[in-house]
Amino acid sequence: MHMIFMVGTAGSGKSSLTAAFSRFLEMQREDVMAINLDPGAPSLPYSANVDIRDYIKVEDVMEEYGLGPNGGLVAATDMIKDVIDQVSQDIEDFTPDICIVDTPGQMELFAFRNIGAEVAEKLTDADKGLVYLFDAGFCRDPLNYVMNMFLASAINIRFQLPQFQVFSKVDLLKETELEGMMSWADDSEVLREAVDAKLSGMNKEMSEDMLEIIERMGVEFSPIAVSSKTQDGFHVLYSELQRVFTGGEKFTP
Ligand SMILES: Nc1nc2c(ncn2[C@@H]2O[C@H](COP(=O)(O)OP(=O)(O)OP(=O)(O)O)[C@@H](O)[C@H]2O)c(=O)[nH]1
Ligand SMILES: [Mg+2]
Repeated sequence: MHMIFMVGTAGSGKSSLTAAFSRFLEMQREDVMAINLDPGAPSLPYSANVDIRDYIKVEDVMEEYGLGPNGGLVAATDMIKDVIDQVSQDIEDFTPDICIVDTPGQMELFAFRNIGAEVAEKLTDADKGLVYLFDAGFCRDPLNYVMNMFLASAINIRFQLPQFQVFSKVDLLKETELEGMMSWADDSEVLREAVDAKLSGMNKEMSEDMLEIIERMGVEFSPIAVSSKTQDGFHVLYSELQRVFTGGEKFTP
């Protein structure tokens, strides 16, 4: 069994990609399952085969512990660790070949607290990987782009899993904008020039410093441009997953 976590900043398109990419995998005749690990999701664009909200709901946690929405979300996310064994059992009952896992909206609650690494370790003994979503609309600005590279690198170090970077929502970009972002990914000199040309003051200094740290972290960036609206890039993402996990074979033989 393989398990792919969708991770990215709030609103970056994790749930939409979980929905669209798992449908796409179904069309490729893969035995795929969509899992929701976001206890705060009010609604989902897919029907989750396994849903953390069957065990933990933010509204219940808020009421029980007298917390506000943010405190409730922090507590609810941390509580995932108490039900990891049950959720693992639910997943194993389905015996899928590949699971697409939607993660909590606020990435920092999941990825930068212990819960993310704990889930990645203990949620079944599947081979795991992670898709990091760069919200393409938001990352047109070199400052946001660099910040996302920084977050993607931090996650790579934290999770120690094969990681695939995607630009999400690329249907929102003009062709020239996408080409620009792709050239930043291909050549760090081009990105440095964009930082130099488009940013000023503290933002520029901070971006330059972050780029140095990112380089030292040594994470590979070969982003795949995808759209959950048009399925652009899905074949490329699928091939990359196959290349890394199955030596180019289908997940479901
Ligand atoms: N045009 C376009 N919009 C998208 C795409 N993917 C997601 N969106 C929109 O972006 C918004 C956020 O998408 P979600 O899939 O809910 O993102 P998320 O990361 O799960 O968000 P949270 O869980 O709330 O943090 C929604 O309005 C989606 O319709 C895409 O590929 N193209
Ligand atoms: Mg979501």
